[in-house]
Amino acid sequence: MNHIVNTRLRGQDGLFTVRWADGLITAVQAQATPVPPHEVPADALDGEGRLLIPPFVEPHIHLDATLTAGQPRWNLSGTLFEGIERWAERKATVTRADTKARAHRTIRMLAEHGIQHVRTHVDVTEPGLGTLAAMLEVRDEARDLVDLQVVAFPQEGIESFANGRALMSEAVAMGVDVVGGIPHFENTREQGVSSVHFLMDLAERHGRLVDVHCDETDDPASRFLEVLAEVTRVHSMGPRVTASHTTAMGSYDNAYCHKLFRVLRQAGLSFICCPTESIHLQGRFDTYPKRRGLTRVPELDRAGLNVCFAQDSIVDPWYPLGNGNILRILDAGLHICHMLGYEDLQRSLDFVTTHSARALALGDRYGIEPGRPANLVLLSADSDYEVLRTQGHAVASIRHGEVIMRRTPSTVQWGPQEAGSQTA
Ligand code: 17E
Ligand code: FE2
Repeated sequence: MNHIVNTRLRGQDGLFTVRWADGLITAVQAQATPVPPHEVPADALDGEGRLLIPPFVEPHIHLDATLTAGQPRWNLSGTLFEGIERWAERKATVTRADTKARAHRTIRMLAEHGIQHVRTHVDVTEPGLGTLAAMLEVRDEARDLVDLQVVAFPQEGIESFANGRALMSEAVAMGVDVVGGIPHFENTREQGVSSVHFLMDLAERHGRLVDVHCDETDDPASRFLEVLAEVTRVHSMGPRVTASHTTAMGSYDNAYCHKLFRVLRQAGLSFICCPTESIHLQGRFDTYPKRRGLTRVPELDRAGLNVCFAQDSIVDPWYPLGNGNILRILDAGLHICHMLGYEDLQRSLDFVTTHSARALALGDRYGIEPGRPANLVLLSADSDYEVLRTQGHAVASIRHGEVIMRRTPSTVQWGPQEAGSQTA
C-alpha cells in the first residue's frame, strides 16, 4: 500500500489522493474526478469518499491504572478522593508484569479506534518506581501502534508524600517525557503553590513538557491554575505546558474568571477536559441544582486558547466504563459543554485531533502534509458533522505507511421487501 484515493480532507472540497513512500507522505493531490472502484490500483486503498484525518490523539489517560476497577474494592462514593484511596490499595499489589499487560491491552483498545498518539500519566508516588520502569518499557514495545508520552504523575502529592520531590527528580532521570503535578490534592494551599514552582523548575531545567492535574475539584477556592499560568508566562513556556481538568473553573465566579482569562491568554498554555470522567466524579457533594463539574471549554476555545478532550480512565477506580473510543468522549463533551451549535459541529474533530496534537507539542510529526509521517486514519463518514451524528468509527488506520487496523462498519439488513438495502 502506498496511496489512498477518493478520500476527503477536512475543510476542503472535492476528492483527494494521498501518496507516501518510506513511511512519509510524499503528495496530497486534488482529484478532478473520482477513481471508479474497478480502476483502483492494487497498491491503493479506496477511500470511497470518506474523511481522511491524521490519527486521533489520546492526550490524557492513566495506563497504569486501567482495567483495575473493583480490585480489591469498588469506588462506591464516586468521588475523586475515594478513587485515590481505592487505587492506593490496588497499587500495593501491582507488579511490573501486571502493569505491562494491562497497559498493552489498553493501547490495543486505543489503536483499534484510530488513536496513534497517547500521553499517559504514571503514578510516581511509589517507592522504587517499578511501575514507571515498566511503563517506560511499554513506551518502546508499543511503538508499532502508538507514540507514547509518559508523565511523572505524583498521585499522592509532591510536598505531602514522603520523598515526593526526590521521586519526581528520579522519574525525570529515568526518562519521562512530561512532568506532572496535583496541587489541589496537597495538604495545604502553600504546598500546592510550592509544588507548582518545584515541578515547573524541574521541567525547565531538564527540557521536559508539563501536564498538571490542576484544580480537579468543585471547590471554587482551588486556584492553582493562576499559579501555573503565571509561572508559564514568566518563563515563556506556553507551548510546552498543559493544565488538565481545571474543573474548579466550572465553579469560579465570572468576575474571577474574567481576570484569570487574561493571565491564561498571556501564558498561552493548553487545556485538557475529560468530560465523561468529570461529569462522573464532580458534583458529588451537591444535591440540586447539581454542578456539571467541567472546565469552561467553549469559553477557553473562544478566547483563543488550545483545548481538547480526553478519556482519562478505562475501567479503573475513578471511572468504571470506557472502551478506547475517543469519539464517544467527543460526543459526550460536546453535549455537556453546550457545543452542538452549527459552527462547533463543522469543526468538532479539532478537539480530538489537531488541538490534542498541539497540547502534546507534536509539531511537524502530525498532519497530512508532504514530509510528515504517513500516519492516517480513514473514518466511516465524510465530514465532522456526519462522523458525530452517525456515531462513526475509524475504519482504517495507517501508521508509517502500513495498514495497522481495518474495521468493517456494521450494516443493517432489512426484511424481505427491501432485502439488500444497507445503512451505514
Ligand atoms: N487520578 C486523579 O487524580 N484524577 C483522575 N481523574 C484520575 C486519576 C483518573
Ligand atoms: Fe487524570
